[in-house]
Amino acid sequence: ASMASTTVRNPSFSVINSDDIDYFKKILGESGVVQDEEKLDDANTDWMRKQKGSSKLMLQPKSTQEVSQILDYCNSRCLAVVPQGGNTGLVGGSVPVFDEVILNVRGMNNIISFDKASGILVCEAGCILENLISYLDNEGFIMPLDLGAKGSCQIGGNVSTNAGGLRLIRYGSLHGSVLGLEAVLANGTVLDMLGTLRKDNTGYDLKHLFIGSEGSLGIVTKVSILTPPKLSSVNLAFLACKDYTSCQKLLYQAKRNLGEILSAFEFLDINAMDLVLKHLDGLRDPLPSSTHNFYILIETTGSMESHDKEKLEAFLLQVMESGLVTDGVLSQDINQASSFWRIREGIPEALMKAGAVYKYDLSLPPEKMYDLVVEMRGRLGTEANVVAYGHLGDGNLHLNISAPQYNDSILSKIEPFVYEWTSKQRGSISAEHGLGLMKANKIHYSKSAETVKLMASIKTLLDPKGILNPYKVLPTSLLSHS
Ligand code: FAD
Ligand code: 2HG
Ligand code: ZN
Repeated sequence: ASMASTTVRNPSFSVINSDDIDYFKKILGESGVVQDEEKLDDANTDWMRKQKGSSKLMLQPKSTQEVSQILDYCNSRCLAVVPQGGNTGLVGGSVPVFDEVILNVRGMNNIISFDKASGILVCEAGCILENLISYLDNEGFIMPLDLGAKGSCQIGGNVSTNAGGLRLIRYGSLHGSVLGLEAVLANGTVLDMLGTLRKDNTGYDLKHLFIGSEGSLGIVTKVSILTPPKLSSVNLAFLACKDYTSCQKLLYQAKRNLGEILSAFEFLDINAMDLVLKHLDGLRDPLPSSTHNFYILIETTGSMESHDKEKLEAFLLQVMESGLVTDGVLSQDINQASSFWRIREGIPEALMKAGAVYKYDLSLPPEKMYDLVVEMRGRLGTEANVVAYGHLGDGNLHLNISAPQYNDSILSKIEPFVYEWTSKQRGSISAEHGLGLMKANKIHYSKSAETVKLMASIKTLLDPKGILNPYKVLPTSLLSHS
C-alpha cells in the first residue's frame, strides 16, 4: 500500500558522506546532528505508518542563520531535504521517500514578541501549537486555529500545510491570520517578510506562496500571526440529526440564529461515532438513549454568558421543535466539553486503531457531500467500513475507509472514483491536508493544466535543483530538473 512504490529516486541527488557530516557538526554542534537509529526510525515514518523513508540524517538547527547555512550547503552539494515539523501530516509529505536529509526546526521554539493591544504574536516556527495556545491563554488570547494534533504539530508545519481545523468557520484560514513570515529558500537566501501589519498592498504578497506549499518552496523559520482575544463564554452542544439533509438545514439555521457567536460546526456520522466509542478508552455516548445517524457539534464563543445562553437555548428549542434535531445535550462544565471534543478530535486515532485506513480530505458542495459517502458504501459493500465526518461548516468532508488490511481490491473500488467524483463537482481533492506524496500526481483533478504549469515554474524558479521536499506536491514529470 506504499504511496512511494512507483516513485524513482532522482539520480541527480548526492548521497551523504562523512565530509557532509563533519560540516554539519561544525555549524550545528553534535546535538544538532541526529544519527541515532531510533530517532531516525521515528522521523522516517509518517503518522499513519503508511510511508517509510530511509534517511540517515536529521538536522536540528537553532537559528535562521543555521538553516540558511544548511540549505546553502545542501543546494551546492545537491543533497535533497525534507522539512519536518511535528510529523503529524496525513499525506506522506513530512517524511523522506528515500534518503533525503530531514530538517527539523524544533529547536527554534522561542516566542519573539506578543503585543497585547493588537494580539499579534511573533514566534519561531518550531513552537508547538499547544504551547502557543497555553502561552496565549495566560495573556487572555487564543490561537486562530485549533486541531486534534495540537500536542505535536509545530506552527511552521501548520503554516506550511495551511492547516484548517476546528475554528476556521469563525477565524478564517491562515492566509488571513498569518500577517508575516520569514522563510529560507533552497539556496540559503533568507526572505524577511515578517511584517506585523494588517494591511500592506506593496506589490505581490509572497508570504502566501509559503502558506500551504508543504515545504516545497522554502523553510518557514518565523511566523507573525494575528490572535483573537479569549472570550469568557464558551458553550458546546452535542446534537443528533436523523438524516443528512437535517444536518445541512441545521447549519443554515445556526449561521442565521447564532451568527456572530458561532465558533465551530462539526459533524460525524454513526460509523464515526461507533468507531470512537469502540477504540478509545474512557468515552461515553453523550446521547445514549437511542442510536442516531448523524451527530453535530456546535460551539459558540462570545463575551456575555447570559446573552449567549439565551441565544443558544432559543436556537436549540427551535430546532428541536421543528424536528431538525432529534436529541441533544449542552455541556455543563469544562470536563464535559472536553469529552465531547475528544469524541470528534479522536476519530483519526480511532481509525488508526481499527486497522488499515484510506483517507480522503475533500471540499465539496455541502448539499452533495454525503451522496459520495452513500455511493462509496454501495461500491464497497461489506468489504470496508466507510466513515464520514468533518468540518461541515466549511464544506470539508473527511472520508475515511477503514478495513482490517490494505488490499488492491478495496483500493480499486475507491480510486480513481473518489477523485473523479470530486473533480466533477469542482471540489478539491485536498481541503486542508495538502497533496504531499499521496496526491502529488492527482493535482490535475483540482487544478487546470495551465495553473499546474505555472506552479511548476515557480517551484523551478525558487528551487532550481529541486532539493526541497522532492516527489511531493507536484508531479515529478513536470519539473525541469527531473
Ligand atoms: P509535518 O507533518 O511535520 O509536515 C507537514 C508538511 O509541512 C510537510 O510537507 C513538511 O515538509 C512541511 N513542513 C513542516 N514544517 C515546515 C517548516 N518549518 N517549513 C517548511 N515546511 C515545513 N490538518 C488540518 O488542516 N486540520 C485538522 O483539523 C487536522 N487535524 C489533525 C488531527 C490529527 C490527529 C492529525 C494526526 C493530523 C491532523 N491534521 C489536520 C493534519 C495537519 O496537516 C497537521 O496536523 C499539521 O498542520 C502539520 O504540522 P506538523 O508540524 O506536524 O508538520
Ligand atoms: C480532522 O479534522 C483532521 O480530524 C483529520 O483533519 C482528518 O483523519 C482525517 O481524515
Ligand atoms: Zn480536519
